Amino acid sequence: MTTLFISDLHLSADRPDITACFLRFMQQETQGIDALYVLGDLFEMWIGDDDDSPFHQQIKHAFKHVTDSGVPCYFIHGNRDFLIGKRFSRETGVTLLPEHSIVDLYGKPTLILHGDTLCTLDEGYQRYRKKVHNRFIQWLFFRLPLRYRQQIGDKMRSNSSETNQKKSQQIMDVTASEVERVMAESHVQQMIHGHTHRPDIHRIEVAGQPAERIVLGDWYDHGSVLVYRPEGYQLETRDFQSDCQ
Ligand code: OKV
Ligand code: MN
Repeated sequence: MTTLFISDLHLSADRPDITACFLRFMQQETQGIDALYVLGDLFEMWIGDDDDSPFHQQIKHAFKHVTDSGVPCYFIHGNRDFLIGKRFSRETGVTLLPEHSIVDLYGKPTLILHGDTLCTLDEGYQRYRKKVHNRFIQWLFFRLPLRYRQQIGDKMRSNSSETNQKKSQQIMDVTASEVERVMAESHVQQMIHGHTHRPDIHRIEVAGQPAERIVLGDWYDHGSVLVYRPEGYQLETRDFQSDCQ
């Protein structure tokens, strides 16, 4: 009995090392597991399900193979791939979950989310998020041809890396009071998220009760997986293999 969690792979055609590690993970580690959860930022960018490059086809195939074999796969949007939609879900067999979801992990109710909504001190990001999540703004964006959406995405990403270099580490991390608030509101004592790229297990207190916040790692220089079993869980890494580049 095993459930796997991953996030923040930031897959792109420019990083064949990450892609190879991910494809190997999908082939070798998902057989017979209870479920795979992807908690956002699977892709470095996503400008619409109609972007059907060979790279995207390869990734979608990997999910289709796993879901066809009977392993349920679930996805929560990240701040990069929040436009993943119904067509992706249909093509892969992956179930899209709401941004804050509660799952039962072998009897333990657990709040799962990407984590960007917890970074409430980053007011600039939260303002930007409201705009790009707006239904009407998304409708307008989707009316643009793919190549314009691509250009906008590239431009926004180069602007954002400049902005982020100026932000403090504290602003970029989750807000402790927000973590406590959403956990208390959901009546859970366990939370799993990614986004911050600071893999860790935090023992905290929520409404006077001991609680845990598990933070998943990114895949920038190695793979990162939360292996969750009824008897316990651990954060693990996976090496990029040089022969797979
Ligand atoms: C993803 C981030 C780029 C952060 C644009 C409306 C608008 C959606 C979009 C375009 C960009 C996602 C979809 C991308 C995440 C960035 C830069 C910073 C901090 C519009 C709806 F406004 F143009 F109408 N986008 N892409 N960033 O390239 O994948 O998360 S993206
Ligand atoms: Mn993120």
